[in-house]
Amino acid sequence: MKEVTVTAPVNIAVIKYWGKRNVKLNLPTNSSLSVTLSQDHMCSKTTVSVDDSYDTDSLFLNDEQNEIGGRLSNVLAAFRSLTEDASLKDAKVKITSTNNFPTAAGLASSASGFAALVFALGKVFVPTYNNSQLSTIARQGSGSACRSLFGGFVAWEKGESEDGTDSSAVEVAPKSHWDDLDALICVVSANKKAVASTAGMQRTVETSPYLMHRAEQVVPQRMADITDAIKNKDFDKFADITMRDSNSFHATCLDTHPPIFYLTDVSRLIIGVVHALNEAAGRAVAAYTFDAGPNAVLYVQRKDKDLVLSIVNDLFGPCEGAQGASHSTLLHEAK
Ligand code: 2P0
Repeated sequence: MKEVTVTAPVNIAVIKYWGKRNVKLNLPTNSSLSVTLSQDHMCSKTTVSVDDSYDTDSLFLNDEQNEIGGRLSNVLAAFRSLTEDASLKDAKVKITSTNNFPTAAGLASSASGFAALVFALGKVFVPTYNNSQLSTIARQGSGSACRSLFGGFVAWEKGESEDGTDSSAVEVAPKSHWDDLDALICVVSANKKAVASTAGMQRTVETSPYLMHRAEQVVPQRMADITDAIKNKDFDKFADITMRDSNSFHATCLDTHPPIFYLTDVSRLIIGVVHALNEAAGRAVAAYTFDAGPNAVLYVQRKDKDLVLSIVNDLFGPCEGAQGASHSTLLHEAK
């Protein structure tokens, strides 16, 4: 029997991935860039085992047995075709994975989940593969997962090829480069999102005229500019681009037909508070970003963390939300 257990972190994009140019290979319409969070509070833990006694592949997600769907089958097929160990070509695997945070609530659970899975399968099937090579397989499980193969600041280059071999993750800067940048996760709702990312982005690709403008005219310059901001540890510039890109992504959701609404009134209140705070300070104190859900991630410099934490807690302390969801509870701070 072979058994490997790994953990993988969540990443939160500051330049958002939204839209696929090739659905089967999970090739994106635009490049994206993210910050990998510390695994202390949010991570996926996955065990992969291979044993002669298994007669079928099996998957246990958060202690419940799940079907092995198309994407997971594709990932398994990729490893079986890549392995040089003949005994593994037909071997069956058992996968057990848990998240220590809400699954499918717009908190990047598929990113850490597929990253952990691919990292573990890689150790069993292709131990010589490096993380960039593994990222092209993780991408096929879930696009954003490819960025969780690295720590620090990570770009997913969209690539130009038809087969996706150049659509992989690269480290822009290690965590140590900008160590006093923190992320505060504000959980507006831990419910499952109303529109799953894959279905949502395909609806956007099919119906939003704004998406291609964003992909071709807006994102390339932002990728270059935010890379500069990270290299120079320029928080004002980092914050400005991060907030603009979150809003641009949610604008494409609104431009989708029928529209997709991920933000709620509470999300919009957080946006207003951050802009008011930054304006009063005459500099960027915090930067918000929202994924495919209402939850805010606030990037702050450590010197401002306590101030921002106290403002968020004062304004949005634990209370019941309009939809009965946990409302604006600050889940934790993570880096
Ligand atoms: C991102 N999101 O860059 C963007 C921002 C959500 C908003 O990547 O279809 O779960 O599995 O490739 O990676 C969420 O989409 O989508 C996502 P699939 P994924 O983080």
